[in-house]
Amino acid sequence: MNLKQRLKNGEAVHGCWLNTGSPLTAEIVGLSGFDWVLIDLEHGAGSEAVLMPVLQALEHTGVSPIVRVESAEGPRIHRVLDMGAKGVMCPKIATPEDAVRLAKGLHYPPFGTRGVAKMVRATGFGKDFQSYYDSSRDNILGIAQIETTSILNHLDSVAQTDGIDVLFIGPADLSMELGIFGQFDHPLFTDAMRETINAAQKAQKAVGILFFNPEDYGRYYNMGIRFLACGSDATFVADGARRLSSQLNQFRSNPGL
Ligand code: 3PY
Ligand code: MG
Repeated sequence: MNLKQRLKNGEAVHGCWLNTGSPLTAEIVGLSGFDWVLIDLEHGAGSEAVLMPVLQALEHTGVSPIVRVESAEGPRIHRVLDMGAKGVMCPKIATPEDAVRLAKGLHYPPFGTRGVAKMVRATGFGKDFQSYYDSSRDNILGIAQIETTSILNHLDSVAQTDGIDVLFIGPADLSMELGIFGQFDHPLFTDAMRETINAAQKAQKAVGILFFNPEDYGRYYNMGIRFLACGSDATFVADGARRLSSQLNQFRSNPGL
């Protein structure tokens, strides 16, 4: 069952960020049991040029590749879908019109504005064009980031936008805009989360969030968040390397431990 259907069924789906732009790291993470990965072209080190090899590396792992583009401009969205992304996340959705632009960019006419090219990786280079076209409305996941204060006044409108499947809270940007950077227990932040979840639930849409401490899983799950991202390839490497080197340093100061 695809990610979109699993979310519709209310299942929790687990992902993480890929922000190193490395096909090899993507492959390692893809084989480790996550349901989806987010290839980050907003803040990540990779560019559209390395997206193709990253997607190729992920192909045999079974994980669903989602790409975060820099903005809801059509060309950004079409290119990553043509390369084979199964969903698109757009940062800093600030107005209801931004959400509509994102949703339309994800889909072919008559619903949307996506340009049609048969000879692209997403369609098996033309071989699977018809089935890709027929199923794309059921398969492609549209994810609007809730991380500006202006969008907090339009949550119902974003949630009700056809083609937006997930309202994804960006904790860093949202807390920064609220003037409480990093304070995820602050009432301003928890109120914004609750309002996002309420709007999404009314429209039968999912909510997502990124966190770095797996101990926070229960808190977010119990609030109703089901599109759960924990950590990134960069933090996995950094955490493992720092833990190991600090153990080695302890042994150096006391080799007989
Ligand atoms: C943020 O925290 O601002 C993000 O965009 C990632 O979740
Ligand atoms: Mg952000």
